[in-house]
Amino acid sequence: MTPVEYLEIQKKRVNEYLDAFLLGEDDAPESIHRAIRYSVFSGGKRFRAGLCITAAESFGGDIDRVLPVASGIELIHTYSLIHDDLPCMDDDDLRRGKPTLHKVFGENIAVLAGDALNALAFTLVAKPGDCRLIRILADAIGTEGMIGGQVADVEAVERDDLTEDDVNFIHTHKTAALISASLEMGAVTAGAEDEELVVIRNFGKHIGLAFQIVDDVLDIESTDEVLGKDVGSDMEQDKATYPKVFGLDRSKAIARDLVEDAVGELDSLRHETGMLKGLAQFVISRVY
Ligand code: GRG
Repeated sequence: MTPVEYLEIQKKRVNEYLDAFLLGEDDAPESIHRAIRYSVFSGGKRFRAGLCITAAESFGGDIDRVLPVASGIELIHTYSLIHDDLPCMDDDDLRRGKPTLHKVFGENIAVLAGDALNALAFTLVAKPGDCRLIRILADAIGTEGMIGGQVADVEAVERDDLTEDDVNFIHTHKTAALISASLEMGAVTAGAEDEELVVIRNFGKHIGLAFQIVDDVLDIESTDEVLGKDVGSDMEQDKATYPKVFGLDRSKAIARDLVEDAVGELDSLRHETGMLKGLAQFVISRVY
């Protein structure tokens, strides 16, 4: 099975789980539940959920135990996209091929939908009853993780003295932290040992950084139709990206090297890691 086919299967599982978990569009207050469903079911690769499930499967875990966790991670990711698109952030009009949430439901409901998704995610991540999962996720999305990266990102706009360390900080915090946590949480649900978690975490940090570098490259080389979002917005806003600091070719080479290192790290594990390696390759081969 190819990584893309595998992701499609996990996506279906996660969507079914979330459909059953989330309140319906007619549940009060209707506006927030409509907004939540609009964003959660607007598409998306479910890459982070796929990584979480794959990590669990690699360590012999149970799908029923990991599925709420993987689904919760996608709620966090959706919340971050909603807030990232807001006028006070990137002010984007298009996400996953549809108008952004604030364009359809207004800014107030979009802020609240993001906040609600953040809370709902923890309800799901708590389901296996292992408090390590809560801590890993909270650390990954707080000021030492995703939010910290987003703050540095916002503050780096229009800076012309950006260094390699600056852009590395932004990308590892804004994007790689959640990707790494997704893998680690999947492995935790499957009872992986501490040394194995270190390997998985590092693998996640490397592919997570590569994922954001490729995202930067696609923002230059792809189209609105293929990506389903406003291509070129990084350049328009003069944001801190790898191509801005390293140029396009070097950025692509760095992403390839990161994935190669990540794949090599998995060789120290005594488990089946074929699909994890496949998903790592997907990071650099993806066109969307
Ligand atoms: C609390 C105001 C406030 C903000 C929250 C917005 C935010 C903090 C953090 C932003 C983090 C962010 C949006 C990072 C970008 C990560 C990224 C590459 C997103 C695209 O991910 P894909 O390609 O998207 O997996 P799909 O649509 O496939 O799910």
